Amino acid sequence: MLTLQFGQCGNQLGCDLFSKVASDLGTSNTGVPYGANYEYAESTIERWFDGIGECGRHYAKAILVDTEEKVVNKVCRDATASWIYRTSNVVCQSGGGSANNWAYGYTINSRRLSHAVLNVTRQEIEKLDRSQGFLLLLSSAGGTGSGIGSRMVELLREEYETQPIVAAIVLPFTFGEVCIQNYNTVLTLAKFSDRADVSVLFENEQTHSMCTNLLKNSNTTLRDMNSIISENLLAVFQPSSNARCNANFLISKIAAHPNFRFVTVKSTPHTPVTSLQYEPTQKWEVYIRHLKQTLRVSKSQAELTNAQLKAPNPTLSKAAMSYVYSPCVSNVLVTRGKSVENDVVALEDLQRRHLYPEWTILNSFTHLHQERRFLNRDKFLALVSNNSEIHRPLDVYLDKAWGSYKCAAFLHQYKQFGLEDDDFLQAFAKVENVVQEYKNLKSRNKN
Ligand SMILES: Nc1nc2c(ncn2[C@@H]2O[C@H](COP(=O)(O)OP(=O)(O)OP(=O)(O)O)[C@@H](O)[C@H]2O)c(=O)[nH]1
Ligand SMILES: [Mg+2]
Repeated sequence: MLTLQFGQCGNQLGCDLFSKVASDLGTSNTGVPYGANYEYAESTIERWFDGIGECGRHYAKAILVDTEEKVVNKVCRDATASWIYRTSNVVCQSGGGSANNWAYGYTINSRRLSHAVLNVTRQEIEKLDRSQGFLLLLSSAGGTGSGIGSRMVELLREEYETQPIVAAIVLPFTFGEVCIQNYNTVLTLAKFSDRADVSVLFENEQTHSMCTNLLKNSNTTLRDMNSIISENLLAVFQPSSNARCNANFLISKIAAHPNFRFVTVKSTPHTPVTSLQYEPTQKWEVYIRHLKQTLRVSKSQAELTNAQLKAPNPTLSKAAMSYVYSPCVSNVLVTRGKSVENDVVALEDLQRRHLYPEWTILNSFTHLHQERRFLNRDKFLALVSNNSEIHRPLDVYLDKAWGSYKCAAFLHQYKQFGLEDDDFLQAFAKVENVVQEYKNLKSRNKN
């Protein structure tokens, strides 16, 4: 996959992602025979890297885009001993950033940079025997990632009609950051909703809580959060034993319906570094039940149970499981690690028809497995879920943005860069539509 990293968040996240790929490749205890590991390493290298530089380091298959040099310079320096970025793939005309303004990124800065980004993209694609599509990384709250990212997803879709486009979009904290982030988020989600084949959403608030609650990290930094996000992405995108599994395959399984193109990734186990050696590895069924719990919603709908912030609990009896689950359009479960006779990967919990609406086709659930240990863990699981709960964060940004729009707050900042009321209204309508579609999902009756 050709990764395009936009703005501060996209570039920092991308750097962490490639570092994780390198450390996954470097794992010494792979848990599989030499041949199987060789195959895994080959597909990994084909997926993420593109040739080897003079120094023997792999070149990341990535394009770096920003409007200020600080971050791209830093991530280029941060590459590890085994990989580097190609300096010719850095598209950065320093212009002091996009001032957290989607319109400035989308109109002014993308006019300056999009031509260069498309050129570098073409060069990269021409080098490949077969393209596996695009992975776009960005935050929705700033100006560059959200604005240039939105313009680029339009241009890429025009130029590469049939290539899969996957986006990983980082959603901002809902408080304490700049207030125009809500406009930026709505404008971004609207563009990605029909241009990208699937957008994986990561909420900074949720990721931050995972760092503090699960990893017991009281001084959580963006780097720590990126580590969780990139583990989630890699758990999904690293090779599985299904040789047909590429971005196209995943999209066909998780986002086949054009009205439902937003997904989240839940993963387990997450253990504080200090207790890694004491933490026993649980049976697959414990982890799978835990992942199913992340789909739980409280009956009153007033609060979410948020099982993702808890550790898997092996003593939880099956009888205690009569909860309401968020209706799912589709789920893909990726399991990584050894499955043995008395500890098989049992899928019934996630296959139950009551999780899925009446109209969904039979195989709304897909399982992918890989025996090789992932990032030095005995077991790691990721659940990619296309489910109704996605409407909640989207609704929050939509509500806040609409609240500001009604009183015309900050609109002049967007209008001075060419945005019109019509652009806002179209974006509101699109995201509102997505929210309604997800809200209206109904699980089939249990009986
Ligand atoms: N998870 C995560 N979030 C980040 C990171 N860097 C910034 N953010 C979030 O991204 C949003 C700000 O967007 P940036 O990516 O900094 O903005 P930008 O795309 O560089 O755009 P401008 O700086 O306005 O030109 C805020 O919500 C930050 O919390 C990061 O490395 N990881
Ligand atoms: Mg920036």
